[in-house]
Amino acid sequence: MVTLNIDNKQISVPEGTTIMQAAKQANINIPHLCYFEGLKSYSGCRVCVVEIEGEPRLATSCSRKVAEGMKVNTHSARVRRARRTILEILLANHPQDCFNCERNQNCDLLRLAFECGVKKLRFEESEKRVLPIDSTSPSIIRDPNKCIACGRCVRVCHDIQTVNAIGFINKGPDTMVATSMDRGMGNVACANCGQCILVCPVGAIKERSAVDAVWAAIADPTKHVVVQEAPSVRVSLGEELGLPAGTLVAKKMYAALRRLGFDAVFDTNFTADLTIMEEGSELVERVKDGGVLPQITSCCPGWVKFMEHYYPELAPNVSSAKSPQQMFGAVCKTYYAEKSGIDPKDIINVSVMPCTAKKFECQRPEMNDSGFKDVDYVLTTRELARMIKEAGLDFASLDEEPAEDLLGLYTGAATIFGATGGVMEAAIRSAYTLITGRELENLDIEPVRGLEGIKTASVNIDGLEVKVAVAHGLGNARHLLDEIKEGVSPYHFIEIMACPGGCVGGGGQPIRFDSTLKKKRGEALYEEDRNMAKRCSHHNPSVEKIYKDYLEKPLGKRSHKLLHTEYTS
Ligand code: HC1
Ligand code: SF4
Repeated sequence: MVTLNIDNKQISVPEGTTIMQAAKQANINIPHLCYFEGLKSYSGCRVCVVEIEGEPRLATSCSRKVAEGMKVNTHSARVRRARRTILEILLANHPQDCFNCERNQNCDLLRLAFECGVKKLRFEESEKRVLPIDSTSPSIIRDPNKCIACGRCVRVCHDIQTVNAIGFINKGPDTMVATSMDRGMGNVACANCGQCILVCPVGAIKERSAVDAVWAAIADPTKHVVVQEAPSVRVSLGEELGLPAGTLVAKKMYAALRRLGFDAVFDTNFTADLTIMEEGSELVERVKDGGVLPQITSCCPGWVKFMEHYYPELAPNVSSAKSPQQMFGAVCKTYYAEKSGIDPKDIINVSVMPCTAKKFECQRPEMNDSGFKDVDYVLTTRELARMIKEAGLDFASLDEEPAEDLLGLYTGAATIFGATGGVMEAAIRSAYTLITGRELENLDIEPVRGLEGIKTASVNIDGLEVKVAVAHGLGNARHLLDEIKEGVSPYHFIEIMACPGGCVGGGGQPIRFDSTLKKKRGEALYEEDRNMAKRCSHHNPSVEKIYKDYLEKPLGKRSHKLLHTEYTS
């Protein structure tokens, strides 16, 4: 242990701790911009400087390690002056259009400028750069004029996702973030995961908004506007609307969607159950018939895009089942259209997702199996919250309402899709029954739960040891994928989600720099599952009905046409 003094407080911390971490333990928050918990330190912005007694130069607290007897002042006059100057320089080069910025009320630069006492724009007369906005991606818009070169996006893309879609170019004051050859996010190997949005301290990266298009659809009297919401949105939407993290708001959300003007309110969880029937049956078929193993889940479009760029030879391993979002789109414009007597050309299908890659997924050319664009618009959790605020709804006080049964009923298995390991757990629950004809006694598959980067389990199904693995975050996924490539993967079934934490950590979720959020959101999903009467996808009565009335059976002819797809390898 090392003992040091920070702001006249004696503190002992393990060797190797940074001054910033040590200060945090003493409940002192050192202002910072480029530092982000979980990413490597980069010491680029120098906002976190502190004064160390006996040293002529200020030190960056995010990178400087503690030393025995060190005496640190985190807010001396010199430190405060340096911080203010750094912020003034950043502001001098930053657009002052805060009123219409995505991150209005949630901007680190603005908050720090206020907290650090910036009173006026000292370098206001300096010329601002005017760079073209990158709108080449179907999911993400990047405005380099707002970028403060903190490098958080570059580090999350490089170190956590191992995608390297963006990086630094130029030097000194001209340093900026760009895609390779400046081709734009839509023309490089970007997975559309949106993790760069979640770490951006300002409004330089944001989702491509569908809010105006959805308002226009709702206002069009010739359109029947249908909405579905992803599993994890029900435990994160409340955060944007004044409720604690991890509050389950599914039924308030249905009510809000009706108040906004949607004509029919369904739930992606219904098709999550349907996905399990298809994907589970596919796994059973592959195991029995000696098909390509391990089978890998296909519901995460960020992972699918990553596979197409970096592991195309593994396309045969990926389940042919579409994601729940896309299955919903396909059955909505066929089965629901038929049942309700509405011409599918008049149906507008909106989904609410924790994910930016879903915007990319819905516009893939193969996602038109209903004869129309299966899903028309994708809103992120953040965008739905904005619409609710714009409509003036007092979300917390809304009375709870149910979704509509036909495409809205779900089981606990569907809800846990939103957390890493959830798809695997849901699949095991039903695969066991599909193979044995019996129900699994203990439905809680604990080894695949939690935030460990890679989780593994082995389930004995009538003498067959089914080996499974789960990875979240694309960097973690690489380990399992490389094993398959090398021919040493011991697994039958692998779940991969692009975002750390799974969909609860999706790039479309509320932006709050709180490392406990994913855990709280995930726990809320498992709690909903625990409290549900039906916890297995094969017990969903609306799933039974759609097979009886329309699809016939999992992997049947109609299921194949509407619910399965192929990948670009
Ligand atoms: Fe997900 Fe999925 S779990 S991919 O994370 O399979 O986005 O929540 O909707 O489609 O169901 C996302 C979440 C979501 C799909 C489902
Ligand atoms: Fe990288 Fe994901 Fe951002 Fe694309 S969306 S640049 S893959 S972090």
